[in-house]
Amino acid sequence: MSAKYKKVLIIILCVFMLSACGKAEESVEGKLIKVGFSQLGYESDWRAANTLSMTEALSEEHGYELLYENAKQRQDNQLLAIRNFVLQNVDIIILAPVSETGWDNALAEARNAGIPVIIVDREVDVENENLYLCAIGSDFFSEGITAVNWLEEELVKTGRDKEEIRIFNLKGTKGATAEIGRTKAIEKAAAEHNNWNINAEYFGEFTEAKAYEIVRDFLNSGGEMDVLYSQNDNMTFGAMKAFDEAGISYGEGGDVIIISFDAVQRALSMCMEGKINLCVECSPLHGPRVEELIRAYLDGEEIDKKIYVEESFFTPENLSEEIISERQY
Ligand code: GZL
Repeated sequence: MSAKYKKVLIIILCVFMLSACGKAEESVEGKLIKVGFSQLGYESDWRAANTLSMTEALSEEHGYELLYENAKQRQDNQLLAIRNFVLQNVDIIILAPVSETGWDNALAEARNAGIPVIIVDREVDVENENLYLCAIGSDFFSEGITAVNWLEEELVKTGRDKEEIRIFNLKGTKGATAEIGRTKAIEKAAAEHNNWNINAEYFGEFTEAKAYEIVRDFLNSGGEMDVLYSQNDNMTFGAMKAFDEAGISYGEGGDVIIISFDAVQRALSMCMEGKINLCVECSPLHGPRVEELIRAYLDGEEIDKKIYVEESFFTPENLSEEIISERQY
């Protein structure tokens, strides 16, 4: 084969390889990577920390042009955001989905445009998992199991393991992976303990205001509970306000055991004071993790479909001012 013919062949091969790469590679050569991030809302301290983590990681100094849209907890706003990102020809879309279903068409549009989608925090339930590159977040069912295992031990420790235990399941946004997983865990545990009774289940939307109204109305109607299983700290803060107004004590030695998810600093301080019995950690700090996934994708590395982050839990016994002050959210 002549040298000239070899040279032509090499050039053709290079052109073929470049065109076979995803959109993002084309954008790597000296340009900012254009990222569209659809954040679901502003509903909680956790969400504010998640937004900060994501926008700090996907900043211009890190090599990104970030298009950020906040959906105010409405899926239709997120669907519009995805379509807008496709029209703007972004290199990658990051989606923090408000709930699990209803994404197939919008994700198919992104895929047809050659734009990879990374799902962050909650998950999507779609016909074809190839509609997104990967999902990174928490194992919410596992968080719930941590909580019910602690409750089982706590009731034995306090000699209440044979008593009837009335559980109020204060749920987050309906159909959100966090709500589904945490609810599944408490419902499984209640089925396994014949003296555990979930006597109330309400959707508090992960907000303080909604939770306050729900718990206030429940108490005013004569409702009682032994355990508040609150699926995020902001709903716990709302419930505490209702308990205070009703003269109901809570926390260590109180009328109501409080289990709360997220472990934001405000909740950890209350836990250290004994007002919350258990804080189950749910990390919002996905920015650096997502940035790492984008780099891995650009480098053509193999990426797992589902990535769950390691998380822990806190009680008054294992907390200190120092631990709380060192927390990033
Ligand atoms: C959990 C996240 C939940 C938090 C809430 O990863 O989706 O949404 O638990 C937040 O605080 O509103």
